[in-house]
Formats: sequence, structure tokens, C-alpha cells
Amino acid sequence: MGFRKDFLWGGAVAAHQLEGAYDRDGKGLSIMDVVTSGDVNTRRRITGEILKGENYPNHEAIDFYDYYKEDIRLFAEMGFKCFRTSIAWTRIFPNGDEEQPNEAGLKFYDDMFDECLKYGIEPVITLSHFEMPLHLVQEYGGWRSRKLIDFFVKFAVTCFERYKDKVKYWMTFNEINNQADIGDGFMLYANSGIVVKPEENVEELMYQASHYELVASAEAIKAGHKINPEFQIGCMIAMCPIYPATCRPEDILQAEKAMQKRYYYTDVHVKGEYPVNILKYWERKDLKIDVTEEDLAVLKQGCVDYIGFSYYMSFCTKAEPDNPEYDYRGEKDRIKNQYVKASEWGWQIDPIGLRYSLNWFTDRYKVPLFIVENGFGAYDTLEEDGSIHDPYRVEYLQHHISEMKKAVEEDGVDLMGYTPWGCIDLVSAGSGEMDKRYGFIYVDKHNDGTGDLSRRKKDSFEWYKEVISTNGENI
Ligand code: P53
Repeated sequence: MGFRKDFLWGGAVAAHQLEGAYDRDGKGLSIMDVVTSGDVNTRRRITGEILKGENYPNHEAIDFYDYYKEDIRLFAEMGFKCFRTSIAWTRIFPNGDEEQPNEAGLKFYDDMFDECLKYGIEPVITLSHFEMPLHLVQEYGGWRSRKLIDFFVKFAVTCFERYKDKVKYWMTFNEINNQADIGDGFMLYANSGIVVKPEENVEELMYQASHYELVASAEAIKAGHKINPEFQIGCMIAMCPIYPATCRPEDILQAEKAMQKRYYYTDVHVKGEYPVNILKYWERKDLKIDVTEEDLAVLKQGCVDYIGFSYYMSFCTKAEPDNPEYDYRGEKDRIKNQYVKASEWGWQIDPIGLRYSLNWFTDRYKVPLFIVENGFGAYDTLEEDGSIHDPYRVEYLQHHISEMKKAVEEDGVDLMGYTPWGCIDLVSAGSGEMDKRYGFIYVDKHNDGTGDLSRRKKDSFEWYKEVISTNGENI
């Protein structure tokens, strides 16, 4: 009973949200280096280049680039078995289309992985986490272009070869399916480096970019398994289950169709083929997607070993009279769920939804699952004596771990590990602010860029340490 003996407890982050050092040691600009900060009410702006007088929070972030030894020592103190981060593509290929990689960038990750391994912490690595080279956007239009497949595969293979004896667990594209909510242009930018032009068909673009990414992912997986057959390479899906608002048959169908549109990516990653409902959708909407016979063969040859997914919240949808085909149009078709509370950022808190998600994936795909993000973004208060009391964070995580435990013990879900998001405070992806905090470790850095970057343990630090040391028995 309980979690596996080798359960991968840890924490998750992404390079662009914590490393800083955005122009050091040959690093090129990534798409997130030209995105301003925002806050709970203000959206981030994509400026396309670095403009004077703007605040770009990812430039310095929490300077993990210089603090990584101290931070990893704290992770080890909590007992982490693994640490999920990403490799900034722009440290390895600053522009994305070079022939040769940047040795200084490769060296940084060698040193950082060594530091993890010193404590017995397994690195879990995402290859593309919202941080593709800006040059690939300016020169090729981002993932609009098929050429990106080769650039990505080259980057992936370079990393696989270099770190084949240090890293066993990989993921290709972070939250690849977030862009399916086409109403939100920010996700299409973060996932695919695309800012839609007025004359463009956003749906066609989204499916096209996603297709190229799925092919690139499959090709990378195929290559990775050759480089080291021990590699475990997964996909990374943003799981926000979409519930029907009521038991009206129309609402049930609306929710089912919404799930098809947000989660077809998992079918392609795991089964190596598109579900027929998506092909039918393309046909009905007359979307012209460039998919070759060769692509379809590659998809079949590069299936994932596990499903990595993030889980923060659930969504809810309702059939609308103006939408007789039950097409899910993203945020526009989401309604508030009256049965659950939400965070200050409107993220609906639903621990049972995590158990539901674990069952949902297992029923459909029968591959091991890895919860690679989960957490509670909240304002924290630094007390006079330097302590940070965050019972709300502990409560959120307790409830989610408890549901994940039931999924394992009562439902038989095969779960590899759990890495809560932002184990150390970092820059929010969605809002660009520092003050939406997730960490067990507090970092003295604020929305306006001030702060001395010092690290402090929050109350949740000791709590999580106990969870890990009892393999999830004491939560
Ligand atoms: P922030 C939307 C919905 C679910 C997950 O998000 C999301 C997003 C994008 O905001 O992103 C993931 O920082 C992502 C991380 C991100 C984390 O969730 O907006 O993989 O990069 O930081 C939390 O609160």
C-alpha cells in the first residue's frame, strides 16, 4: 500500500522563471525575455524586443544561475528525490539555428546536474518550457514553420547526448495543450512563439504549430531512445478537467467535446495517432493542416513512456444556444463552478479533480503518470522575525496529496512521482509577477524588481520535508 518505494518526490521550476542571467555566457534572447511583468489585474505585454523603461522580470528572476548551489542544498534538506527544471534552449543554441552549440551553456547544466546528483537528486528535464529562441520567431515565424522541427530535434539530441549519463527523465514540450484555448493569445505565444496577425486564421495556426511540435516531440523521443534505452521520455499536459455545468445531456456533450479539443494531444503522444474527432473537426472547419504521410509514421515511432501533467484547477462548461456544434472555444465557454472555491487569481481549487484526472488518464492510456506541477499561488507575508507562515499552501497541498494517495491506493493508478510547482518562489508565467508565490522557500524579490534575493524557509518547508521522509504517510 502507499506510494512506490522509489516515488519521485521533488519540486518543479522552469529555466526562464528562475535562472535570470538572461544575457550571460553567450545566452541568446528567448521569447520570454521580451515579455513585461504584470499582476493579478494587469496582463503581461509582449514587446517583441527589449524596450527601455520596461520591467522584464525574467531577466534577473531569482538568479538561480548564481544561487543554484545554495538552492539545491535546500532542496536536498527537504529530502527531494528529484528536481524538475528545464534547459533554456537559448543557452545551448542562442539563436536556435546555429550549427554548433554554446559550450558555456552546456557546461552550466553539467555543473547544475552534478550538484543535484551529489545529493542523490534525479534531474527531471523539460526541453521546451515557454522559452524558445526569439530569433526563431523573428526569422521563421516560430512554430508556423516546419523548419522548427529540425531545430528542436537538434537541440534535443544535443542535450540527450551530452547528459545521457546524468539525466534519465525527460519531457519534450511543457503544457503543449494550453494553446488549444485559442482565446488566450498568450499561450500560443508561450507554447509556439506565435503572435497572431489579423489576416491569419488562429485555429489553423494553432493546430499547425501543435502538429509540428508533436512531430518534433516524436522524432526527439525516437532519437532519445536510441541514445540511451534507459531514458524515460514523457509528454507534458496541462490537465484542467472540464466538467459539465449540469446533468443536462447538452452540457454533458459540451464538456466531452471540450475535453476532446484540449486533450487530443495526449492521444497523439501516447498512441501515436490523432483521434478521429479532431480530423473531423479540421474537415468541418475547412482547416488546412500540413500533415504528411511521413509525419504520421514518425508519430507512431515516437510514443511517450509516461504522461507528465500539471494540475492546478478544474474548469466547468455549459452548452450555449449559439453553439449548436458544441465547439469548445476556450475561456469564452468556461463558467464558474459554484461548488469549489478559487484562489485570488481565480484558479478553482479542486483536489478531487486531481483524483478524477489520474483516473481519467489511466482509463484512457494505461501508462505511468507523473504529476509534474501542482500548487497554490498566493501572497505571503514576511514577518518581522523573518518567518513566513503559509498554512493555506500546506492545506492546498495536503488536500491534493490526499486525493492522489486515494487514486494510488484505492483506484490502482500507476504514479511515478509528484513535483509541486515553484518549490522556490519564482516569476509567474501567466502574470509575470514575483508576488504570486508557490515556494517552500521564500525569495526576497518583488514585482517591481526590488529585493536582496535572500532565501528563507517558509513553514511549509518543514511540512514537506516530513511528507517526503514518510513517503507520504504523514501529510
Ligand atoms: P502561473 C495556465 C494554466 C495552467 C498552468 O502558473 C499554467 C498556465 C500559464 O499561466 O502554467 C503552468 O505562474 C506552467 C508554469 C507556470 C505554472 O503553471 O501563471 O507550466 O510555467 O508558472 C503556474 O501562476
